[in-house]
Order: sequence, then structure tokens, then C-alpha cells
Amino acid sequence: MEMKWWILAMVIATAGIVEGDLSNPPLKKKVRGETVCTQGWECERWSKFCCNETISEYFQTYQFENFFSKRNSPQAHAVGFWDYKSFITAAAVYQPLGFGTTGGKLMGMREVSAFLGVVGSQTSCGYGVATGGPLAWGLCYNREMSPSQSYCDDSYKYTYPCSPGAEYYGRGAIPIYWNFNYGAAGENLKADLLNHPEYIEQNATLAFQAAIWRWMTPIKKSQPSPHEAFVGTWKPTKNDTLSYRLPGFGTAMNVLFGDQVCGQGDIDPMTVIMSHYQYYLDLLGVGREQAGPNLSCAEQKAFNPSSATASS
Ligand SMILES: *[C@@H]1O[C@H](CO)[C@@H](O)[C@H](O)[C@H]1NC(C)=O
Ligand SMILES: *[C@@H]1O[C@H](CO)[C@@H](O)[C@H](O)[C@H]1NC(C)=O
Ligand SMILES: *[C@@H]1O[C@H](CO)[C@@H](O)[C@H](O)[C@H]1NC(C)=O
Ligand SMILES: CC(=O)N[C@H]1CO[C@H](CO)[C@@H](O)[C@@H]1O
Repeated sequence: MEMKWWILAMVIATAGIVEGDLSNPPLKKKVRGETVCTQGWECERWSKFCCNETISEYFQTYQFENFFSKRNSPQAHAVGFWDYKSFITAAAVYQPLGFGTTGGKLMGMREVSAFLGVVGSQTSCGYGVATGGPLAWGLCYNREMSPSQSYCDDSYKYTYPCSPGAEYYGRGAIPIYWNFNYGAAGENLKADLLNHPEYIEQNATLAFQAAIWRWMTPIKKSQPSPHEAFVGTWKPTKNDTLSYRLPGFGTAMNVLFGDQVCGQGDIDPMTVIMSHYQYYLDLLGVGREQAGPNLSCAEQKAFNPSSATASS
């Protein structure tokens, strides 16, 4: 009798674990007074960001297909390259650092829409709005098609020396350019991108990882990453406020594209990125009215004016 009760208890406990695994609950512990968690393969490093939902819980395959429905059409330049699994696999490296996992589910959905909105606009086959014509879809490219140079900056010859014959033209889901960016991204991702920049156009996981690296990394120490600017963990300085740089999507665009996109009024290069973000919010059912404050960077001063830097 005693024995049977024990077995029953075990069966119930086991059932509980199985059910728990299906809904992917975080394992929690306290580290120096702070709750940290780990959940599933997607967020397995103990982190304060992993206690909420992971990206695959609120962003699923069919939604990725809706975002990029024409990426495998005959006119696309990267047919068969991009897929949902590569995105989630890539995101797993950065979810413990807060990518898509900062501030709760709504913020996570907004951040994935914002990031993929930039991706969609930068890899688009055309210049129309995201909702528009057949040329507007994202993930059409995985590399810059007609590079005008090999993007080797020799002033980095001691830190990120160019590899003979290597070309550091734009590659990835948010294209990265220049030896110093390939070098820094490669260090972060433990991939030898300085000697093998071509890895990014051969491997969709790396192509997404390089893009998420760009999204999660400030260009300069004194500046926010696009992620920090977007989710609002960044506090603007007085200079930032005077330059109309406030937390929101606009400042994320500013970090990524500077005066190519920002501070020029409502120019197409900016509105195209914004409209991709807004369209993806609609597709996720979040709705574009949830895009957050300071969506535009039309009036912002660029963090890094193009006359002074060649980093984007
Ligand atoms: C987890 O989600 C809650 C509720 O949405 C949110 O308030 C909190 O900031 C989130 N925690 C982290 C670490 O992002
Ligand atoms: C693609 O890159 C990922 C991330 O670095 C790596 O884990 C994977 O093995 C690579 N795939 C191939 C086929 O090289
Ligand atoms: C603030 O902006 C001014 C003018 O653009 C600049 O000269 C100064 O270096 C900036 N200060 C900081 C701390 O960034
Ligand atoms: C310039 C601008 O639009 N600033 C807005 C940024 O967002 C904050 C918070 O919602 C608003 O108060 C500002 O007016």
C-alpha cells in the first residue's frame, strides 16, 4: 500500500514535469539578490532576461512566413537561404543578453518587429513600402550585389588586419561592412569572419547573428546600442536631448544609419524602414499604434555624421 502510493506520487510528479517542459517554464535561482533564469535551449544561460517568454513562444514559423512570404520567389537573390530556424538559432545567443526578452512579451514582440523591420528594409528587393508591390519584400538578398570597394580600412591593421583578397562588402540580415566590423562581430560570435567574411553569405544563422550583433552593440562606448535605444534601457544625455535623440525606434535607426536616414525630414530611406516595422507590428497582431514613442528620426542629429566616420 505504502509502495503504491509512492509510485502514484512519482507518476503525478513526472506528468507535472512533462507538462512543464511543454510550456517551457523558466528554472529560477537567486544570484546576489537578483532572480536569474534559464529556459529551454533558446535561453539556457542563467540570465535575468530569461525569466519571461522566449522569442519562439510569441513569434512562430507561420509569422516569419508572413513577414517574408516572397523570399523564395524566383526573383529573389537568396532563394532557399533564409529561414525561421536560423533566426531563432541566431537569437538564442542574444536572448540571455536581452534580445527580445527585455521588459515583457509586448516589448519582446515590438523588438522582434523592429529588428526584422530593419532587416526587411535592408534586404528588400525594392523601395516600396512593406505592404506594397511585389518588389518590396525583405530577405530577398543576403549580400551587397555591386560593391564599389572592398571596405578595407587600413588604420585597423594592428587590430583587424584585412586578409589578403578578402572583401568586406555588405553581408548579413542587416548588412555589416568593413574589416573592423567583421573582426569585432567575429570575436563576439567566435567565428573567423576577418579571414572568412564569406561565411556570412553561406550560413543563414551567422547572417542573422551578425545582424543581431549589430543591433545589440553600440558603435561607440558613449552611445547606446540600437537595442538599448529601442527598449529604453538607455538614458539620453543632455546632448542627446538637445539633438532630439530620445528612446525609441528613431534612435535605433540613428545608431544604425546616421545621416543616411536621420535628420533629413521624412525621406524615403527612413520611411521605408519605419513602414516595415509598422507593417510587421500589424502582422503580429500587436498593431502599429503600439510602435512606441519617438518612432521617427526625421529631426534627430546623427550620432556619427558620415563626414566623420565610415562605419556604416
Ligand atoms: C518580465 O515581464 C514583466 C511583465 O511583462 C515585465 O514587467 C518585466 O520587466 C519582465 N522582466 C524582464 C527582466 O524583462
Ligand atoms: C553556421 O553557423 C553557426 C553559428 O556560428 C554554426 O553553429 C553552424 O555550425 C554553421 N553551419 C555550417 C553548415 O557551417
Ligand atoms: C555635446 O555636443 C557638442 C556640440 O555638438 C559637442 O561639441 C560635445 O562634445 C558634446 N558633448 C558630449 C559629452 O558628447
Ligand atoms: C521629439 C519627440 O517626438 N519626442 C517625444 C519622444 O517620446 C516622449 C515620450 O513619449 C515624448 O514625451 C516626446 O514628446
